[in-house]
Amino acid sequence: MRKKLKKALTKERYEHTKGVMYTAAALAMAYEYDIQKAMIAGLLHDCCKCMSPEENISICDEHHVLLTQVEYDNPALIHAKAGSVYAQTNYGINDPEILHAIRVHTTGEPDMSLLDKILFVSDYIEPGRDKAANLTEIRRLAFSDINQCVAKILYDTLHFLNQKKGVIDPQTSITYEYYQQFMEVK
Ligand code: DGI
Ligand code: FE
Ligand code: FE
Repeated sequence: MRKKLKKALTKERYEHTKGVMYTAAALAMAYEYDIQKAMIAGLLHDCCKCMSPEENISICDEHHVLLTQVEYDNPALIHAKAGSVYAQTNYGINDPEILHAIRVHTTGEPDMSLLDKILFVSDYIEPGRDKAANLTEIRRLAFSDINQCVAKILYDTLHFLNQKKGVIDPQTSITYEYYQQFMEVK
């Protein structure tokens, strides 16, 4: 899988992928989740990230995965759904928990499974990431309170998208509304 991914991704994306894979392993240790499964989810989560919007859309079309208008308008969002299909068809992954975690890794969804949260958080905090705000605190929270960590990531992502006038996928807001309950009371 690593060999194949190395060819399918840019150097930077492959480095990010390895960062997510090892971070997911560490979080699996902290929360007593299956380490191998967490690593596979991390390894494959961005497997369609370096394909064109057309390729991403056609992978979803071929497998009857419905896309929303926001996704068509912001095709960068589609690599999550496309990646979930592609991990199954081209990397032979059939584990529904892994495929689900890949599918929701960009926007999240309410009441995520432990693996969903491990992947969502790893994607944001892996060692190669350096641009997001509050990374020190978010990295600490990842290992002490993963629900609060997910809430803060969503809060910061929505804030970031608002600031740069990015289109917010309603799914991201819906996920945040659910995770708000875990925000620390000040
Ligand atoms: O694929 P990665 O870059 O590793 O990470 P990702 O799959 O989380 O995608 C990251 C981008 O997705 C980041 O710039 C924030 C963006 N994103 C998350 N939620 C939304 C969103 N972009 C838009 N336009 N709308 C959203 O709701
Ligand atoms: Fe991604
Ligand atoms: Fe990623």
